[in-house]
Amino acid sequence: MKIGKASIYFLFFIYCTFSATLSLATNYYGSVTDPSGDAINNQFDFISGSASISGGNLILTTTFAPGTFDWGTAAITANLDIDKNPNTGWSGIDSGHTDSNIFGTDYLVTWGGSSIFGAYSLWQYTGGNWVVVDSNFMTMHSADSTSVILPLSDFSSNLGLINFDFLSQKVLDARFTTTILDYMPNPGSYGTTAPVPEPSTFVLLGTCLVGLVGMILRRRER
Ligand SMILES: [Ca+2]
Ligand SMILES: [Ca+2]
Repeated sequence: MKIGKASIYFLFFIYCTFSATLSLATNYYGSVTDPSGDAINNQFDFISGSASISGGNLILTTTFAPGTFDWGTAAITANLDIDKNPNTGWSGIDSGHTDSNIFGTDYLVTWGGSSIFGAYSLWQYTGGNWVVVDSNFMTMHSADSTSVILPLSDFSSNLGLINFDFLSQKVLDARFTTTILDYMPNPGSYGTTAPVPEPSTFVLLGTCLVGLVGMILRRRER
């Protein structure tokens, strides 16, 4: 049986596409922004943030308008809707169920520098209750930003495409914080992650396509 040139090119093209798809990375990234100057009392005023799923970790980062962040009294919360389903998890993004029509909080992370508040915790909303999943993870902070690094093994399912947002509060004493000082993004919206292809995917696809063009040109010259 003789296979035509068109069939060979087609098969090679399918092989290229299939290989590139297989090697697509499992990294995901999303970012959010928020206006400066919109936080209550000009405290803990978010301006940007991100969620990155990479290297076996979920890394959440928030940046504040200069001079509005204080690590020692910060109580930062990140809400995670890991199945992008408002009908699962806690309904909404705060105790008043704000955004319950678009966001179901499956996990939330609280962190900050106050030892009296004991703010480091990853919580899962399961069976109608909040349960602490992890309280021994890494945090980082600078003058105007803070990050938290959570191992993906903390989560009940693989993280990929997720929705997220951030809330800021100030610790008042061992039991109380202020009301929410700033939301990022503002209610009615949220951040979402998207796949980030690894450079190797592009290299593979490029090599394949160059090979395909080379095959076609060589055949034409004959
Ligand atoms: Ca803000
Ligand atoms: Ca959900």
